[in-house]
Amino acid sequence: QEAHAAEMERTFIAIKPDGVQRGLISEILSRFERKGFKLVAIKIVVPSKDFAGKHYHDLKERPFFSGLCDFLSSGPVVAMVWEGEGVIRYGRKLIGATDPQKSVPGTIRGDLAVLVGRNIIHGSDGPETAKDEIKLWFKQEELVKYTSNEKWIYS
Ligand code: FUP
Repeated sequence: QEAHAAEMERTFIAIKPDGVQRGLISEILSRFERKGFKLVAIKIVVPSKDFAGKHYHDLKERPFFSGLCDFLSSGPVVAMVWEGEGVIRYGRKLIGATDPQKSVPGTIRGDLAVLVGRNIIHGSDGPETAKDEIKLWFKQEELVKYTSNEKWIYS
């Protein structure tokens, strides 16, 4: 019955090349960390365009797909898995709307980005995509199991 005991929800979060180049890694990490979510995997990688296409396969038919894949593969990306109760939905809340012009202040995109094509961060939009994206970006053994301060976060 303890929320943290069994399978805790996980989401895939990535700081895109613009967020990395602008020096926003620690700012973004701290927002998830202070909330009480737990970092279970992290790495910095430059994805290939082909890999970016796999990540954004849902958007293959959109006119901006190729440019989007060029952009994601244009530099280092910080790929992460965050864990916590409701982390998929709430992570999206922390991130804000896709278009930073429509993201409310207080959200990552609202506070730190201006254009949809440079919106600095990605977060899985549901349980199925979270599972798929974690599997695409990480090997099982890269996900770390450890105890942190969850007894002060969950009742
Ligand atoms: P999100 O889940 O908020 O990242 O949004 P989407 O999956 O709809 O879009 C993925 C990425 O495509 C966005 F982060 C930026 C890019 N995009 C555009 O460049 N133009 C658009 O009109 C919509 C999305």
